[in-house]
Amino acid sequence: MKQQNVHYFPGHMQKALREMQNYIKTVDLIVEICDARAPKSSRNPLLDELCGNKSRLILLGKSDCADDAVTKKWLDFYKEKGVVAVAGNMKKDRFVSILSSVSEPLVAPKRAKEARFGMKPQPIRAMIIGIPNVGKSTLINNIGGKKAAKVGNKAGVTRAAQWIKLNKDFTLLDTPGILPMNYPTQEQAMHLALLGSMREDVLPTQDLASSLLSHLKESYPYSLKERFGIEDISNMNNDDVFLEIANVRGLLDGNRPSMEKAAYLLVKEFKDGLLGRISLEEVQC
Ligand SMILES: Nc1nc2c(ncn2[C@@H]2O[C@H](COP(=O)(O)OP(=O)(O)OP(=O)(O)O)[C@@H](O)[C@H]2O)c(=O)[nH]1
Ligand SMILES: [Mg+2]
Repeated sequence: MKQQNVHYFPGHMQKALREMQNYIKTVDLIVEICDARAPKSSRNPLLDELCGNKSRLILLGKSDCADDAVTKKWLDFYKEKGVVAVAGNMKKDRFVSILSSVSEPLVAPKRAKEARFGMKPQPIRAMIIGIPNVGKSTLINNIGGKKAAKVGNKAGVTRAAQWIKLNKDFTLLDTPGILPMNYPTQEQAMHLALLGSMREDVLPTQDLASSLLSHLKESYPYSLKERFGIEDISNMNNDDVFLEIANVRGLLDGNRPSMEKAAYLLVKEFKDGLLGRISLEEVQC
């Protein structure tokens, strides 16, 4: 695979980052969402820095697409570091109660202050942050029980920060996804593209598909059985796998099987979580 430096930081992210700096002072809690399939690459050091000492909860979203055993190790890792973290499926799990109970210790100082002034508990003002496409708007809709925020499986759906008053417990600030300004490794850029957090044309699909395939061969050799009928890919070369996918799905270039279309389809099915529960990153000690 060709080594290349990826620099992708659209102007609206720069603006969003500046806005966030102001909002941070006014919120009680920050909910940082990352993707459970790649909890390291999908956390942005820029946001980490920005949050400083503010109470923070890390949410490993799309856990229904990740390998359960790996996600559990990530949760243990955070617990050991004293970081409050939870994993879940923002489309299905009941985040109203999950968020209320998990955030309780984090908002204890706010509650204590209200009690001191004889005030009723006020809704928690939480800012939802993360890189693009991790499910920030989906979480807000989940908690509100309605389609308050726009959602879509591509990077950059939310373009501006928006307060959404949901219920008596929470007022949430939806924010646009912000990518890191640069990537320490090519692998991180690949992972972000595979999660759909980067625009599709930033990295060549063929490179993405090859990188994904190498990972599948090593860690999930049977993952293409259900969707494409390919039993075990551990000893196959990439071209043969693409050829097989093209044949099974009838993907043609003229009258020849199209490796390019097969590569695109493989990446798309991964992004959509159709290949089963696959994690891209293990905890490294
Ligand atoms: N399987 C699965 N899909 C999810 C989950 N959460 C969100 N999605 C899907 O992921 C895609 C992105 O969700 P959004 O809520 O728009 O993500 P976002 O973080 O607001 O994205 P931007 O506004 O672009 O930064 C949508 O297709 C959602 O349906 C989850 O927990 N599991
Ligand atoms: Mg959004």
